[in-house]
Amino acid sequence: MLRRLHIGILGVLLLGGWGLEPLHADTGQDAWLRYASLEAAARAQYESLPANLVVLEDSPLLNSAQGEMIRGVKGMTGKTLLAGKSVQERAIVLGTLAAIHAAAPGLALPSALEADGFWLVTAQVRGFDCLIVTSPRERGVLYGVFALLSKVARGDNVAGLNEVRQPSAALRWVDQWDNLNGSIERGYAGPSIFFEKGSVRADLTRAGEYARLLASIGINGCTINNVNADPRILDDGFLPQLARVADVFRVWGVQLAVSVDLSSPKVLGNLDSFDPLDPRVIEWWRTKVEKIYRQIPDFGGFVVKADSEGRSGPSSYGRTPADAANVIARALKPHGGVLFYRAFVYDHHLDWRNLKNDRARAAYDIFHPLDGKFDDNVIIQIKYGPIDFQAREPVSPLLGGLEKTNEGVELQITQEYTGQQRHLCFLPTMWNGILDFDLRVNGHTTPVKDLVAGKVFHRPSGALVGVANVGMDANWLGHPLAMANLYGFGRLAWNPNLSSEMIAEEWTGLTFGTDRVVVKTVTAMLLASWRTYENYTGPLGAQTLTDITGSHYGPGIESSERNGWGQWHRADHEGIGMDRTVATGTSFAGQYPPAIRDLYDSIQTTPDELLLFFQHVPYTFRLHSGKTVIQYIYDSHYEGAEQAADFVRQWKSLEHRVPDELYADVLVRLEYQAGHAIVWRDAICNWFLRTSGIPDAKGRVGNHPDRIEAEEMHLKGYSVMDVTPWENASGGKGIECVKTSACTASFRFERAAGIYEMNVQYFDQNNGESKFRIFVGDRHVDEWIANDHFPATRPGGDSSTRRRISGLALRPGDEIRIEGIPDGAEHAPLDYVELRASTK
Ligand code: GCW
Repeated sequence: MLRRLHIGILGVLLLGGWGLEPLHADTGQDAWLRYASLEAAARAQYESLPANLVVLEDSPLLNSAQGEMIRGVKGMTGKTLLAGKSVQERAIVLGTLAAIHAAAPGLALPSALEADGFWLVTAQVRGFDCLIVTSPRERGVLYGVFALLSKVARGDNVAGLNEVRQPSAALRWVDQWDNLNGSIERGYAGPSIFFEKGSVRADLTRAGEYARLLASIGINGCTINNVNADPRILDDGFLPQLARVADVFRVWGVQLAVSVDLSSPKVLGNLDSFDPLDPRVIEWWRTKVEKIYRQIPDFGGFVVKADSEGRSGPSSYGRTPADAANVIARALKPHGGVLFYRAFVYDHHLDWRNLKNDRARAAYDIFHPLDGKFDDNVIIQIKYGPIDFQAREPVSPLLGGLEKTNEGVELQITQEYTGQQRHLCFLPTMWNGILDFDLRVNGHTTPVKDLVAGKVFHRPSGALVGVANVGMDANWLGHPLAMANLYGFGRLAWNPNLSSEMIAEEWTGLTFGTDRVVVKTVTAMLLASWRTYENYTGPLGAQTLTDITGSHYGPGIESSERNGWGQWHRADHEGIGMDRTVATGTSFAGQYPPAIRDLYDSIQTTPDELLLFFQHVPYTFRLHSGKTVIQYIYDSHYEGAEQAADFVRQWKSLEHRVPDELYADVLVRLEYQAGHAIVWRDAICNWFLRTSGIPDAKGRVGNHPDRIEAEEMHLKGYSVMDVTPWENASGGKGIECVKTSACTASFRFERAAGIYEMNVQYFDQNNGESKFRIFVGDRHVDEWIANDHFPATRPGGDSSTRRRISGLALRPGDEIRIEGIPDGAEHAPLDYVELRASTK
């Protein structure tokens, strides 16, 4: 309490130092659209903004644009714009090109502006100096308004503007993997904002707010249900519910789309078949689509996942993905709808004993031969890598394998394999690498960003799709800093030439304000975070060494092996990596255009960061850096854990510079991440040490002088348990309190007297809320309840977490005692205690 008060006073003093903006409670709901009041200096430069707002046409979209403009300017400058319909004096003028032309016939309009693009320009209208926001379409006007407000929020100069902005790809969509029961597959931020108990939510306020956020970054379509689609989404009775979602989307220019199950004609339509070429099936899709458009005239289209991970598909009838896609696409065509057909099609019952088998080959093997067979309103939606959203994969060769077919790239905003929004992992850094990657198709410069925009082969459509999975949590994605990924996706979908640095800076400025220290610190953290995550999880392109068959969260090194899922790294006692070369491996490398094939085919030229994706090498193999593979594994994991700890230090420097609650929320997460990075580090290092038999040249792996293993403590009631897999607990063991209502584990402190930091490593499952109490002698020093929500029902790498007790005064001979009170199926499980002399 005293400490709190002290911080409070200090906070007020500090506040005075850098501006008067109150550090109000911020739930994160407004994300990057806070429109927080500008500091006096910044505000001064917008004094000259016109006081009038003229919206030349009347429509729901332009009403949104108008409302947003007023809201933004009011929030940031305190002024309320006066709205009008015609220019009578200086004004901000919003309207389509046609309306602007009518109002200012003398103004030369940019000729090349298309669809969603917009023009921000200072020009005269009826003799008055105006700031014009215009576009061929109303939606573009709205985008222009958001762009203008973003400039003001970040303190950019808006005098004398003349800026044309054009999106790179026409289709910039997000997919939500929401189920009709309200849960979200791979969602980490609460239940669905769209569905509840089998229906569309009665209250769609959040869905509308989401659409506004999406519009602000130029996203123009949203698929609201899981690609593992429930056929009921197309039930006639469900369509009016979908129409309600479309209504809240429409005013923000976001088109509604849904994922559909290919067997719908049979399951829902009572046909005895869903063979795409059966005339009754064709007719079923036609009439269904017609019914949808009758209720939702601006419906966007469908997404299809078929013949994948147990989903039904055209293969049941010996038909191809093109047969299936075209039938549905033809139903959509007259209404202007599109069909996204996912290339994530593979056999998950592969024989792992056959070294020639390779899941990475699947998308190209299946879709490349069909190039040219898809209708023009079909887009093949291709995950960025050949496997599945791993922290590091090469670019999918299929992105360079379609010349006569529309394609889009699928990125994952939700951090399924990158820390599930408990870890900080800023993905635009990775996405830059993917979008910029030059596939050298036909020997030309063909970066992925141009291929997916349809520019290389002059396709009618191109797309960037991001799997978002926001939920009902006030701040949308759980981790407050995770919203940088949604923001970054939208910005890159619009302009893939933006650097992750620019995006990080923009987002931080919009979210936290213009305090240079905050922008600099958060930007640096964001930019380091993906590499950091990769460092303490999976090395050298071996993929994330996570629990592949389960949570996709904590370490699970062998979970990928000896099963049919095909995410093999093939590590054994001699070496590691998948041989995907043409000469001796699976030939996956041969799917790339020659220049890239040659790069990955040779062990000499494969970049270190992807070495183990393409080559099987002994642990003693030397990387280009000169390090052996095994030493790299050790070093990168230690570095990664150290970097994660550093995030905590960096964030702490922002206390009182960001709102208190947000500060505290992020701090807790970063501290957890730093602890979990150690769990990852140790699991991987210990596993490779045991498997390879090669020690760490720096002597760190397996040596933890500060640790006291729980199983070596003096136990009362507690019993020793084996943790599986063994590498997910220190020493492979922990202790649990099974038979009684309370247990203790104690040990004697025998080191020098001083102030120590004690970390208690325990397991927090989601099937109980155990209680822990810590005593030093008779002194009660801490207690807590293990009530976090990790994806785990038993002790292991997913549930392993730590409690830090700082400033602990200890003397030799002190007895340190941990009391565990089990609850439900969680038996107050403990792994170890670590004691470190405090540096202060
Ligand atoms: O990565 C896997 C996920 C599945 C997902 C699938 C897909 C929706 O683990 O949860 O299913 O990819 O992309 O279809």
